[in-house]
Amino acid sequence: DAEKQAYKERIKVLLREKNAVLVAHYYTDPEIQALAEETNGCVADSLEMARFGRDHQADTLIVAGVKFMGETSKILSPNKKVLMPTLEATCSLDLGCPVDEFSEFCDAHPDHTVVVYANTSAAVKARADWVVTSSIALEIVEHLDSEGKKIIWGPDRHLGSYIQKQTGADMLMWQGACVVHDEFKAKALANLKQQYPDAAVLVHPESPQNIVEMADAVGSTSQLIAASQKMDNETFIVATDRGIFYKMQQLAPEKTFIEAPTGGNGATCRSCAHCPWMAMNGLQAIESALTDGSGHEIFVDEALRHKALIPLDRMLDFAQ
Ligand code: CIZ
Ligand code: SF4
Repeated sequence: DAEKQAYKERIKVLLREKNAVLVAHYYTDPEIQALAEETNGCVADSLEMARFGRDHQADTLIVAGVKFMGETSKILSPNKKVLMPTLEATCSLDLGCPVDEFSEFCDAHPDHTVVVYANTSAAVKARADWVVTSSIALEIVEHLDSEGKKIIWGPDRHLGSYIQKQTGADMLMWQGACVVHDEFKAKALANLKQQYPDAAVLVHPESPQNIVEMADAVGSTSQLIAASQKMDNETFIVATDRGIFYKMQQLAPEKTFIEAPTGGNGATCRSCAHCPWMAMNGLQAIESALTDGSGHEIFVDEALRHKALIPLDRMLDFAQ
């Protein structure tokens, strides 16, 4: 509508004035992803967002996502101003992995290599040997396992179990979960599959094991998007945040995408699988970050930044 259009126009002007670029996650609302594309920013997973921000010539990054993504961008781009639409947007995995308790867990197993998911605070990353995102976690754990390393994995227990099963690695798990993916229900998914027998099921491995077991393809956001393009099926049932439908539909407009059910009653829930924190990234919040940076800027303590950069760079070098 007119109000939204006005916000978009103001944001475009502000981005140019401040030499800023909008970096958005696949789980943000469709209008935010569309705006990032229209303004030559990027729409990506957390690994690609961090890389894009690091390599871009902008002075300011507007990171539309959740706090750990802003922190990761700042760690990789210390000389850029990193703004977020809201600093309130967090993640249940980050919240469920406080650094003091996690460090104690690590200290109790000093012979283990500490591998943490990107969905953690800068302080937790600083305690880790490796940072991984879901698009590269499997390869990195495989590599560590082949060197005979024992692993501490945190914080997502479902992703950890999935990787453990795939690789057979020796892994001690932190017991975190994503509030979005943890809600997918196997019985309702089985019913939906009966209704759409030709549909392929795409699952993000932050989902519970019984959902992963029903998948035709398991992978990170970017891997699921690639699968939805590559596979011949006309219909897909998708178990991840519904924000991803924007990109899937854009790249395969002739295909049909259906949300995996989060309710136990067999009905598909049209708005359940959406991260409440990702949803905080609205147009108004972006405009306010660009007009009044205060209260929107990400800072990471310099000593902490240096420590967190080591396991992050390890991942980025491995991903080359
Ligand atoms: O669930 C998330 O927050 C994901 C998938 C992050 C990422 O790595 O893009
Ligand atoms: Fe965290 Fe889950 Fe939201 Fe991703 S979707 S930011 S893992 S709560």
